[in-house]
Amino acid sequence: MLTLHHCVSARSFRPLWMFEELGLPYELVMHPFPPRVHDEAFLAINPLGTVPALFDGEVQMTESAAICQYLASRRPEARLGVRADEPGYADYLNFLHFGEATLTFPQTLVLRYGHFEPPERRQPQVVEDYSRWFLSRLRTLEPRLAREPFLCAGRFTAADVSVGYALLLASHIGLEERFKPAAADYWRRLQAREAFLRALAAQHEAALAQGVSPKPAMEAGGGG
Ligand SMILES: N[C@@H](CCC(=O)N[C@@H](CS)C(=O)NCC(=O)O)C(=O)O
Repeated sequence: MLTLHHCVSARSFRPLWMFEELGLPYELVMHPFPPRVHDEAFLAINPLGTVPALFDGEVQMTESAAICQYLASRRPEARLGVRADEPGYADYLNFLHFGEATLTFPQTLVLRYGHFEPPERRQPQVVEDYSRWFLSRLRTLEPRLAREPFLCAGRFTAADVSVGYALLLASHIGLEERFKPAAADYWRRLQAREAFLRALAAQHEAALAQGVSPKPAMEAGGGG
């Protein structure tokens, strides 16, 4: 059984979305954000204190983009991965990692210094600088997304889940209004996917059932 430790709309949304795209059975364990602050026992589950934490038998993983790649390989027939002998392979790896390293990292600074730090430690300049960092890197996708419905290989892949999560996070922190047209259309296409909607519903229901707030931490406020 696949077990995913998850906080509402955190990076662990990537594996959750992949489960739904692939139709894999899974167990979702919800935590309030940030888990290391609310539950010291979480450090025994993941010494990093972060989500996602994925368990699959003996397998333990903590990097959301790597987990997407791993899950895609569990059901190769679904073609959410790109094989090394397919033409889109290099793009696939590139965008899988671009979603986390280039598009999510700057947003964590926006979140920290715009939402999570106490008011006296907030840094509006950091928030604006790293918002622009994120938006300027997102803009590099415009020509590709104006040409193609998805990032690579002529189909929806785990790379779209990786980048799509960065767009979900951006929508939670007020950056969506600053998307350029092709990125805005792409984001609309991703949100219309049934698996994306099922993943949103699954985290909502699991949060309520497990006594965790169903609101994303960046909208509800909070520390960490
Ligand atoms: N590179 C990791 C980052 C994991 C990460 O930082 N997760 C955040 C949630 S989006 C977290 O758990 N933060 C809580 C904390 O830092 O205490 C990934 O892609 O999964």
